[in-house]
Amino acid sequence: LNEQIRNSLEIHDYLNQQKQVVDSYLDDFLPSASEYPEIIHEAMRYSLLAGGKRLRPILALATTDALDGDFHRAIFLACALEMIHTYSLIHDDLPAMDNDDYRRGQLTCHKKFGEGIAILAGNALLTQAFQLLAEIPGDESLAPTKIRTIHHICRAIGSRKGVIAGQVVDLITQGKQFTRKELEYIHSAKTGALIEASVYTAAILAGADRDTRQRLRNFGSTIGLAFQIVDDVLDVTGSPEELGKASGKDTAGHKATYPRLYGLERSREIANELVEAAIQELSFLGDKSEKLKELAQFISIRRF
Ligand code: GRG
Repeated sequence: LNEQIRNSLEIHDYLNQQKQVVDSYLDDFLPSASEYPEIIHEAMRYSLLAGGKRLRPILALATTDALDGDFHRAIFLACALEMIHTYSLIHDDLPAMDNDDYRRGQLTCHKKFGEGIAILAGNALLTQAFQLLAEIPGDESLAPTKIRTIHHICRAIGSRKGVIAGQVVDLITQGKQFTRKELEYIHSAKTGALIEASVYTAAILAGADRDTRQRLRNFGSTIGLAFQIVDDVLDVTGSPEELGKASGKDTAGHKATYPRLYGLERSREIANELVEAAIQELSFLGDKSEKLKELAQFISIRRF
């Protein structure tokens, strides 16, 4: 048990320290709140700098580290991923979607700024993300790598097995019966795809070979699915204080979740099994996989 506590402290320390790095670059990359038209920049900064675990950018940076990639390039990718993620949260919280009042421990973007500005702040974060990707520093020879990176992110968030696809199936299955296959599809697409892309695109940018990219991709998709299963579990067992958002929403909204189909205990087991399997994928990296392993473990033990 002592070792478990020590591991958990180490993981949380690492996350906090990396979060500070990511946050300082996000602050730099965003237009300042005093830039005209102020309201949109205030709204973008409000949602992006509110907190959040920064898991996606931290995964991208840990992957870069494991492959001896260039931090100064990877940080552009890392911040773009967090902007895309925050955009998805702002739109997910809108009345037309999940209709939530709280996110990251504060009022949701539309509650604070109104629906029109919240929609635009989401759109602006998405747009800014692609601008950052285009601005990844490097000479002409990096251009094909940048295009591959951008291409993969587009695929990961689009309407064919990407985040939008997952959100659509999530929306249309609400209140309906669903199969195990549909449930896995929703979770892998809605949440898994961007987490997978965080690892995979970092590997592309670091110039990893095909085999390495494929293994990391499997790792990413597996922890991505586990992450959403744990999210489902926490929606049942967590408190609004811990989560920074309302809990019990999935049950109330008759959503397709793992606990609904498998029960809480089995859902936890499935998530743990996935994390274990994902860690196995990393053995080819040897000692270099340490931080990625810790991040995978964090997914099983997290309470927020
Ligand atoms: C194309 C990216 C994109 C979005 C458009 C609105 C929408 C379609 C999709 C919503 C997807 C969504 C909100 C999935 C849930 C993902 C999830 C588990 C969010 C919580 O992530 P955490 O726990 O949050 O990492 P923090 O606040 O820590 O960053």
